[in-house]
Amino acid sequence: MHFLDECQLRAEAGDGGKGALAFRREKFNPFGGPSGGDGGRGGDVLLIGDQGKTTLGDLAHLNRLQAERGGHGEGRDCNGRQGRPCELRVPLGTIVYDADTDARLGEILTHDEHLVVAKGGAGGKGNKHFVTATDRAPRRFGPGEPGETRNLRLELKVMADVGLLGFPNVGKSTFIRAVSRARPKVADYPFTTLRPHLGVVGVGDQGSGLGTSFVIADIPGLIPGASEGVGLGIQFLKHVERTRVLLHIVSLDDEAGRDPITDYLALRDELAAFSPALAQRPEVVALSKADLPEVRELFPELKDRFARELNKELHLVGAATRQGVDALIERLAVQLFGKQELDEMTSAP
Ligand SMILES: Nc1nc2c(ncn2[C@@H]2O[C@H](COP(=O)(O)OP(=O)(O)OP(=O)(O)O)[C@@H](O)[C@H]2O)c(=O)[nH]1
Ligand SMILES: [Mg+2]
Repeated sequence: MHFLDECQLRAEAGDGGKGALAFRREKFNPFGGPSGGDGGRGGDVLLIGDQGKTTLGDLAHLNRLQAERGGHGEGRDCNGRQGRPCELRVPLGTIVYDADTDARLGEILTHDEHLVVAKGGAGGKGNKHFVTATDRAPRRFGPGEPGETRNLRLELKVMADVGLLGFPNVGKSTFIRAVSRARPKVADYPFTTLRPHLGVVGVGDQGSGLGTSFVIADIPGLIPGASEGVGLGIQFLKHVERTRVLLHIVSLDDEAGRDPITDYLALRDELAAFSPALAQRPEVVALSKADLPEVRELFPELKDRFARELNKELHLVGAATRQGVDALIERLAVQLFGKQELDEMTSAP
């Protein structure tokens, strides 16, 4: 896996507040029982996923994340306030490590996802909790626990490993919805997708911890002339510029007279006009909407033509019914990681 950027931060959660040592002193009850409130919990340090962020670069200057300590308990049974948490918003795909032990603390993959990286200390108990049969007026109280502190190393995975490409309406968003938790809108009109969406695709058995994953980017559809600004233009291609593999989706069920090979070549031209380097990227091509009978019927001939005319393997995929979805993911994963590495990553030693 390649990493784009990395930064180090120190996380200091808040200490718990002290419990209070206090007694009730009322006009008619000058030697009342203990009334010390508890200390408040210290604030946590947490990272929150933000789909609007794309780099760790703007976090580098922070170097310390400090949450508030809990308030001390007070007399009259008043508990201390909870310390305010310290929250840092990070781009999706941020992986968090303990910099001292190299332990992986977690990964932030979805918008608004929270990851606590340093826990606030518990507040100390007030003296009223220490009453016993023999000690009605305890002078003990809890001191409050220290908050966790940790040196963190954040790493951001390349923005996406696989970039989705295709004409409007070919089913790009439906595909990314079928293989990940990304939720771009799907509709029966061109240019439904207006901005890029990222999805994380699991490969292998995720439950057993043996699987791996890659990130796929859905972008708005492209049409001929996109490189001159037709349609939504091609500025979105910059989002797939850093990907390592392209998934080019073609479809059949569009207005009559459209030929997937012509479509395919037209987008290849736009791609080359945008970036010759991107046009060199390894590419997997798939025909979508396999659940439609006419698609299945025409697939063999089309596959043949792709092989003969373009020397390209054409895959068949039906996101709606999941037909061929796993095989296509596997194909992409092999392309990304290599067959042998993938086998090693997804099978028990
Ligand atoms: N029958 C069938 N319809 C599909 C399938 N995948 C997508 N569609 C339909 O095709 C239409 C377009 O799907 P989208 O996923 O929005 O296509 P898109 O490529 O993301 O389109 P843009 O965002 O406009 O570029 C919708 O009406 C989908 O329901 C499929 O596997 N089978
Ligand atoms: Mg779309």
